[in-house]
Amino acid sequence: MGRRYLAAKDVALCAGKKAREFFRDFKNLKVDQKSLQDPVSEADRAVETLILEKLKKMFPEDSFLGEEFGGDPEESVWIIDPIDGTANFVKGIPYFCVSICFLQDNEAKIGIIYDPMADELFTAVKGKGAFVNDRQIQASRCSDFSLSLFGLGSSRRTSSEKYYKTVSALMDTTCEYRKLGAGALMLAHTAAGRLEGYFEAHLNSWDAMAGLLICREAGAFTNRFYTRDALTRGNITLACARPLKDKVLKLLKVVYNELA
Ligand code: LIP
Repeated sequence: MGRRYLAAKDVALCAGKKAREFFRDFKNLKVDQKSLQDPVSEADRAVETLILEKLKKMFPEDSFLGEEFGGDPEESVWIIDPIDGTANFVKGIPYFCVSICFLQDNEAKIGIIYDPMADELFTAVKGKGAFVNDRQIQASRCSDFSLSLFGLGSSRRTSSEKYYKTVSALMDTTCEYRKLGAGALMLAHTAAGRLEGYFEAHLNSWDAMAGLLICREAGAFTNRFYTRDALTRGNITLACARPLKDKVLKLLKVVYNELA
């Protein structure tokens, strides 16, 4: 696992550098709409190509699943989001990241999230803790909603009405929230204790799985995201400070009773 971990860190840094180069000229990016409010740019494709080329060369025995080029996930699979926060990226908003997860024996073993604008590399190996730029991080231990800041995400893949109910229910607890448009990066900030949690009714595996592993290794509670089905279809996503877990689950299950 050590060799894959070190390689994934280096690849994420290279990918982030390439993303940053494209970002500097975002106004001239070729951008397509995959679906409503779901853009993809030449930068996403170029960065995923770079990641795939490097990892396939080093680990030809592994399989791959990427947001832009898909894949055929097998027992050992790299799950790749080249630019999480594409909607920010194509507008020139500097809040996005590269997300790489390595899954083996149906468990996330390596999670890497790199924010190239802040030059912050969030990393975790299962059972070995979570780090940012090689400094260990801990999730928030806050138990007071009035002192809490929660990350939220939403998309046209899920019910807007349920999202509004979620915002209202969170605000009623006296918690404040942020919706910043990059679920993987908000999960990384949850792991670093900067947010008391992150919730989104649906994230794809490439958005969520690296960040959820980093959150778990930082001591946060995370929901049961992973199933083989979730690998290709995504799932509901929650990470939060453990002292808030029961209250957050109770609040969210009123709107999303499938959350576990
Ligand atoms: C995005 C996520 C965001 C979600 C968007 C999209 P992308 O990932 O980071 O949280 O709300 O629908 O999935 O498409 O920028 O990689």
